[in-house]
Amino acid sequence: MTPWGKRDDMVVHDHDPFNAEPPRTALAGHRTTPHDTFYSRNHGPAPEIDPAAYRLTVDGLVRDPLDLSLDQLRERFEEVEVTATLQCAGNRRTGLMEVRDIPGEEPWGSGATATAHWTGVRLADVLVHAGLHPEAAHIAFAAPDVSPLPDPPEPFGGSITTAKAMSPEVLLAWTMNGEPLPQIHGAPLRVVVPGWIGARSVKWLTHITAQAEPSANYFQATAYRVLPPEADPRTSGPGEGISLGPIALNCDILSPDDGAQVPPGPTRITGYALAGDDRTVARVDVSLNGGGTWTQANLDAADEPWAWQHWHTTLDLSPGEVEITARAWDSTGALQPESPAHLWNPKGYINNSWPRIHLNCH
Ligand SMILES: Nc1nc2c(c(=O)[nH]1)N[C@H]1C(S)=C(S)[C@@H](COP(=O)(O)O)O[C@H]1N2
Ligand SMILES: [Mo]
Repeated sequence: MTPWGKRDDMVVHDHDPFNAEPPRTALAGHRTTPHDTFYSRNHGPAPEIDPAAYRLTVDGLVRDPLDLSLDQLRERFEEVEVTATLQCAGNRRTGLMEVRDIPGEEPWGSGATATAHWTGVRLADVLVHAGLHPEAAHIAFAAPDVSPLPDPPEPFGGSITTAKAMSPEVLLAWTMNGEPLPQIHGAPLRVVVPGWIGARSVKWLTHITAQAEPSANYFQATAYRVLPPEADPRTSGPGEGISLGPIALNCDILSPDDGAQVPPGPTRITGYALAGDDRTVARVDVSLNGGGTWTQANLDAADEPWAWQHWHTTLDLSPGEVEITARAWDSTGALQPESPAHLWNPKGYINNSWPRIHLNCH
């Protein structure tokens, strides 16, 4: 049995820390992802926090530092709900590993992304209550889970810009799809930063600090950075490479499964697209000839601005080996890059190249 209440067909990359993703077809057709199917990404052991003893500290460049219980947080601030997709920066890393090996990183497939309804309070409301100083350009988050990855080991943390932190979609959340946040997803309180890489949605949040600089935490300063291809990630230090915040435009094919056998003829193809940050998905195209010609897919309604958009189309498949390729465009007219070879980076982040699946039609 898969631990943490996850489904039996979960692909478990590690048990401790727990890292697991569902098969791609499990994500197909669900606007929100059931808890048992939601991927989990952890850098250390999941802490068990007593909600009654829990405190959230808000300090740094603020007028009035805060020390809040969960009840105080709930009573003092308006409860809001946001439907948001989380996506790990390592999602689809296997596509980059096919280009060149990426030692020491999890081989995430297509399933390190998922969508939930989150309820909680706006981070902005808490920050206004604390009174930000004008020099507070970054909002840092800290959690108690100590990761053995940095040397010496360090608790998980990270930061977002104050501009993003003051946007109304950024939540301090205590429910996920209407249920209390499960322990593995950050109970009793996590940050949800819609449109930014999953790493900024810090779980088991205990500490918010307003500061002039980005967080010096390993997972902000050293990891989750796009290094130049020639860099050695084992020796790269703080500040090197491109720090990831807003997520890049991406899409994927969710059904049929890669490698599936299907009868020739009209076949329904489904997937999702996600534009990231404040961009929206404008169009998704699907090709049967590697991008020589394209058919426009049907996009579902875009009524949840921070959630993925599912798409579907029906293609007439000929007998034999078939390759299906997809690509998404966003509201700025930007298109996904074609090839993972151009995107390869030593830690294997942000593979947003055109997804491809192969079908055996007979
Ligand atoms: N405290 C803490 N928060 C964390 C992490 C972690 O290891 N520790 N992992 C981050 C990463 S990299 C991702 S992609 C998301 C995954 O959220 P999930 O496990 O709820 O799917 O949580 C983020 N928040
Ligand atoms: Mo992640």
